Amino acid sequence: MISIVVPTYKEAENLPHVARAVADALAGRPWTYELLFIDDDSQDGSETICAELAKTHPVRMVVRKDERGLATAVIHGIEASSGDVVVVMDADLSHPASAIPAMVERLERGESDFVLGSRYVEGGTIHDDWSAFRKLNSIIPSLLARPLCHLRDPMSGFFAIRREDMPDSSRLSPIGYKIALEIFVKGEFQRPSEVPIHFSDRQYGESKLSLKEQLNFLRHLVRLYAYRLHLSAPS
Ligand SMILES: Nc1nc2c(ncn2[C@@H]2O[C@H](COP(=O)(O)OP(=O)(O)OP(=O)(O)O)[C@@H](O)[C@H]2O)c(=O)[nH]1
Ligand SMILES: [Mg+2]
Repeated sequence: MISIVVPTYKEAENLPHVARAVADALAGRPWTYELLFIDDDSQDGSETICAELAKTHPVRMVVRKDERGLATAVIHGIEASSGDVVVVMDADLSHPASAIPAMVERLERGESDFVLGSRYVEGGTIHDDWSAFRKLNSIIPSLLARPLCHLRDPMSGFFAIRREDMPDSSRLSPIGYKIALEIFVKGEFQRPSEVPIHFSDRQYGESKLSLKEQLNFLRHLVRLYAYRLHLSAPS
C-alpha cells in the first residue's frame, strides 16, 4: 500500500482536485493507497469536504488543533499512515500526482531509496511566467542546500521513500516549511534519484510561504550543516 501524505492549511478548494488527481494517477495500478491530509485546524470547511470525499475515495484527514507547521505536519502524517511506501506532496496541485507511479516504481525496483519530484533535472519545468525574483527565490535556497545532498531540487516538497527507511522522528528537529531535506540528510539515503516534474502554480487558495518561513529555512540549513559536520547544532 502507498500512503500519500498531504499537509494542508486552508486548502479546502484544492482537496477534491487532489483526491481526483491521485485516483486518476493510480487507477489500474497494482497498489492500494490511502490519501491522508494533515490539517492544522483550517476552519475553512476542509473537514466537511474531506468527509464527503471519503464516501468515494480512500481519503482521511487528521486535524491537529494545537500545532501549526508544514514540517511537523508531514512527520505527523508519516507516523499516522501505514503504507509500505510513503509519498509526500503539497495540496495546491503544484506537484503532479501523475508522477507518483514512476516514483514508486523506482523504489520497488530497488533503483533508488529516496525519489524526489524535481523541477531542476532534464525534463523538469516550472511555469513560464515566473518572475526573475521568484526564480531566484527558488534557486538560491536550492543552491545553498545542494552540498548537503547532491539533489538538483532539494527544496521540492514532493518525495517518496519506503517506510522502513524513515529516520526515527526523535532524530528530527523540524523547523519551518521544508522537511524533505532533513529526512534525506538524517536518513542517510544512499541512492537518491529525481523524477522530472512540471511544477504548476497554485490555482486556488493562497501561498503560506512567508518571509519568516524563508528565514526559518536558513536557521534550518545551519543546523543541518552542523549535523553533517558533527558540530553541536545551534538551537
Ligand atoms: N498542516 C499544515 N500544512 C501547511 C502549513 N503551511 C503550509 N502547509 C501546506 O504545505 C503545502 C505547501 O504550502 P504552500 O503555501 O503551497 O508553500 P510553497 O509551495 O512552498 O509556496 P508556493 O510556491 O507559494 O505555493 C500546502 O499543501 C499547504 O497547505 C501548516 O502550517 N500546516
Ligand atoms: Mg505551493
